[in-house]
Amino acid sequence: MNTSQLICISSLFVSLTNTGCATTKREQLEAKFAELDTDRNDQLSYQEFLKTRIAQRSDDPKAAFAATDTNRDGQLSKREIIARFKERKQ
Ligand SMILES: [Ca+2]
Ligand SMILES: [Ca+2]
Repeated sequence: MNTSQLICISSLFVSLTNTGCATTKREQLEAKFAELDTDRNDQLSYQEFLKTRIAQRSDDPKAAFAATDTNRDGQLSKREIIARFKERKQ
């Protein structure tokens, strides 16, 4: 994955700020993920996922969550979110 792909993820998955792809840094993505990950287990649960822009924009957040949770463990890792984003872009 290149840097620009990673940079754009945070603008998709965080609704708190609207900094855009050009200015959002990987550190900001990490910070936002940490902010959403309220129980600090380095994964997003469904409740945590509901706070993301992906969920808020989705007609069916449950289906979006299931589609993103590729290893079906009921939690979203950063890697799964990144993979989902890349898939949507293509
Ligand atoms: Ca969590
Ligand atoms: Ca998972």
